[in-house]
Amino acid sequence: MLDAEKFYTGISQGNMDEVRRLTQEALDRGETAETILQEGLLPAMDRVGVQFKNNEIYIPEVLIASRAMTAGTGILKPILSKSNGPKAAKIIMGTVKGDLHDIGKNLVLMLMEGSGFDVVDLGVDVSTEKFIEAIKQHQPQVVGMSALLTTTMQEIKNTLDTIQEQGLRKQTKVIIGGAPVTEQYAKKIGADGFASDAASAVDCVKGLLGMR
Ligand code: B1M
Repeated sequence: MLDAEKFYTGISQGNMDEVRRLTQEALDRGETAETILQEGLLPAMDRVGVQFKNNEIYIPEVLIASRAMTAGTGILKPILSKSNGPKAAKIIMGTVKGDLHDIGKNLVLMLMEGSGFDVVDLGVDVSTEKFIEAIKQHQPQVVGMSALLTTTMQEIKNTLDTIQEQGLRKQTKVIIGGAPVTEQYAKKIGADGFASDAASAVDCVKGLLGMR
């Protein structure tokens, strides 16, 4: 059994060493990386998010909490992204312009990598120009865009429209996600796929590429 409260305490206090220790200890006890993520790390970050929303804590606290969260996911990364099979297809992904949130995007990429995809991480605050340049350079089968702010969601549409205008949609499917993004929005702007979490993102990409 995972002690979710301990994960919460470690993350909310920004205690990277403690979160690393709890994560490693859970793995050593035989918990799976997925369980540690779903029952330990993610609920803790959700609680931090609620406090942030309620103005009980502020950006510096959220920042140290996200660093502690990343310390935990860093231990899980080699497991979540381990794949023995041949690389399935190339996917490039970034957080859109003006948006610095990357924890969710990084989780999506870890699971994509673990499912055998060849992944290219474009990072955060990725402009339309950078997405276009990367599509031309890497020739991916899938482009992923993440946005965590209602104010940056529009950047998904701007980039999608430019990909379309430049005739790059024929070779590339586009999947979008992030907390404020919905399936309805994806349909409205003409994205090929939407996913609400990292595991669904992998399923969605497999579906788009006819792999399941
Ligand atoms: Co920010 N922030 N933040 N923040 N932050 C939110 C998003 C917010 C909801 C908090 C709140 O008010 N409750 C709010 C947005 C409100 C809105 O627009 N509706 C908010 C705000 C307002 C801001 C600032 C504007 C605050 C300010 O400056 N006044 C500022 C903006 C900075 C910027 O980006 N320009 C800001 C800053 C920050 C920090 C830097 C302090 C930090 C980010 C650190 C980092 O990422 N390295 C931060 C954090 C940590 C959060 C919360 C607390 C947690 C986000 C997170 O990592 N969640 C967040 C509150 C919340 O979401 N509960 C909040 C965990 C992560 C695993 O989930 O990212 O949703 P998520 O990813 C999921 C799915 O969405 C999906 O799969 C992932 C895994 O399951 N998914 C995809 C994500 N991308 C996908 C792509 C796909 C498919 C699925 O395909 C391509």
